[in-house]
Amino acid sequence: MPVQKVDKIWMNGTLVNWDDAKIHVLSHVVHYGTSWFEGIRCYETPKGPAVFRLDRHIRRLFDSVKIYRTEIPYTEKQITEACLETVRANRMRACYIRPIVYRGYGDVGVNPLPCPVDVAIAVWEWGTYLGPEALTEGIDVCVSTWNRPAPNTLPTMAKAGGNYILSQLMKVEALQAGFKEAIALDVNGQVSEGSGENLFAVKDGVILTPWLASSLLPGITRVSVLQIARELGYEVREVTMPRELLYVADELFFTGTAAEVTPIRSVDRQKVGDGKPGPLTMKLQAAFFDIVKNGKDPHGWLKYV
Ligand code: PPE
Repeated sequence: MPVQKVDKIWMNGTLVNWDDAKIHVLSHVVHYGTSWFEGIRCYETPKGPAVFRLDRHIRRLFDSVKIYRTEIPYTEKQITEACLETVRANRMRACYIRPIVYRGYGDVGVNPLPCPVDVAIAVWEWGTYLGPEALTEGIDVCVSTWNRPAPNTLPTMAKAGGNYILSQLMKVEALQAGFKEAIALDVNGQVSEGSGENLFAVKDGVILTPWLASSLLPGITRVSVLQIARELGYEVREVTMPRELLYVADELFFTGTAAEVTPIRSVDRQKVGDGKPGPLTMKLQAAFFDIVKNGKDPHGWLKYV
């Protein structure tokens, strides 16, 4: 789906016209993937547009950058306010918000330190991430032949631009083989995550998800769904997840800002359960949408624009 232009993009403190939000081709980020970003959703609720867990996303952005010993030349409060300002400036109701911190133009070579740390925030309308029927019908996925990064290689707790070159290998392989998405294993062969989603399994009524040390991004939807599930009274465990659990699970689903709560109906052409979205998956999806779309927000997760 080609991106739909809106009016303004926030760049280093000012709102510029969409068509003027440009960088130089010798910017460090273009050559070495030197960026850190967030993906945040703003939902239209009965009380107006509201951003889901904005504080958590901005904290993760600062954490991502910190892992790379870099400093954002703004405070968390300033970036938070800039996100809201960009939504307002474009008069968006529901949208996706993409703050990105990147090493810009000024020097050449791997050493990033002499290059400026630039910040931009864009917003656009983004519908369902994995296809129009994904949320209701579920999707077909495969296990990727690509592994997630080994420990002490690319830090997966950082949402860094460069990490997504691996996500692209996974995604293209899956699409070309006729699947919507791929699940990657970590370097030990344990289940990690999708190209842009965290993974959950349901087995015998227990909700399982790979733990943080399986080379995954600590998803904000993941941690929210874990909390919602616990509050609904389910047993929830973060585990080292063997690959074969994927083939015997009663239910599987992905979580992510873009993917929301997406049921998985088959893995490697084998049905998950009876091949339809699972009841617990749909219960958690409904509970999630009740918060973000109906504005029923007991945790204070919504920030009104
Ligand atoms: N793992 C990865 C690798 C990932 O990129 C995401 C988000 C998640 C897990 C889920 O994290 P969270 O959004 O905090 O629940 N992927 C973002 C980017 C998607 C894209 O194509 O760009 C997203 O969902 O916004």
